[in-house]
Amino acid sequence: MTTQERERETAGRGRVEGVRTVFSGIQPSGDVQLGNYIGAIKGWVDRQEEKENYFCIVDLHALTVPQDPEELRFQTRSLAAMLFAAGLDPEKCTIFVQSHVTAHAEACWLLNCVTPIGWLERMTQYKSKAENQETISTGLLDYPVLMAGDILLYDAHEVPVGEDQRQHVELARDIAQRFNRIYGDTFVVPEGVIPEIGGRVMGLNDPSVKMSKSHAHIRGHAVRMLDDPKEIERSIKRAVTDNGNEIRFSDDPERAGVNNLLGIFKVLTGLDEAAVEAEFANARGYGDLKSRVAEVVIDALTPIRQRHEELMQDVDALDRLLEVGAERAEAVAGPKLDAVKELMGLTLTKR
Ligand code: AQP
Repeated sequence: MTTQERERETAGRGRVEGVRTVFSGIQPSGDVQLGNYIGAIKGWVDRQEEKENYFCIVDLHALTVPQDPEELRFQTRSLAAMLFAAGLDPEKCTIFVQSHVTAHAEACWLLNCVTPIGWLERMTQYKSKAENQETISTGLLDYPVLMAGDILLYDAHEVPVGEDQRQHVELARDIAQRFNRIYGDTFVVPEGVIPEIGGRVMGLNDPSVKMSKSHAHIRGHAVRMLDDPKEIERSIKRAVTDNGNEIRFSDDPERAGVNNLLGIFKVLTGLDEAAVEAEFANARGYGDLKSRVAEVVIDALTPIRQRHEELMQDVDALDRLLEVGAERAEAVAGPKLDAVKELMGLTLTKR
């Protein structure tokens, strides 16, 4: 094998032999809510050891729906502080802002040109987000291709996300396979890693819809990561349940509210289902359940909120961490993009 072939092989297969590469992203599109934490961030923190980790603040994705520029700037920093406050270690993880590494936008264009439009029109998130927009941007339709570029540039093996992003990771797999078929083996085909419980935390005011940043301003919908204990308690005490009194896991849609609260309790305590149900064997109705859930949520979020407040006091330090993250990301994404461009015929001389 020549040096160039070996380089290309390395560019296509992760950087440290035997170490799995993890990539995931989160949009600075509003107040981070408990579902983002339970479905994604907590898992990133818990499994950051022994993997090569890339966590990206996907500001280009946030632009797919209207954003106020000042608010977007603020939310981007605040989200960075949130990721560090939640426990991501900058020594173990590359944390960066998507628009700071231009390879992402370029990869999106290149992958657009191998992605049939019908694949995008089928995406359920596109359909549901498009419903709420007066004008639908091309970016909203293209969102999953940008996401595929994010993942494929790092040859990620694993993409830990909540259930709502499953379809997009599947699409990234389809795009990788199609590209590999056309141009030869180039991209690692990534796998979505979705938590069994907590992959879809539901709205407290309506347990038939997922908890969402963009609905977090609606009273009682979400627990926001920066809510103070009183606010958390209020939201959970107000959570919609049902007319029964049985505190058990269930997939009955009528009991989705109780199931949601039990799922939150399970993930945050680390207990198994039987142990969770045993905890509530002598409870006096849903009031007790709500009090205990509020307690564990407050215990989990208070140190994160306090650390976030400290980090936001030194934005220069925060910006420096993001600069280092972008440099490290660029060092991986840049050469990968170059290899892709060469394969597609965009470089005039071949290496
Ligand atoms: N309710 C949820 N339960 C479990 N996981 C969730 N995630 C989002 N909501 C829940 C996961 O959080 C990660 C980051 O999400 P995102 O910022 O990429 O955007 P999203 O999936 O569209 O999340 P939101 O909060 O609903 O944001 P908006 O309202 O801006 O669209 C992802 O891994 C996601 O699965």
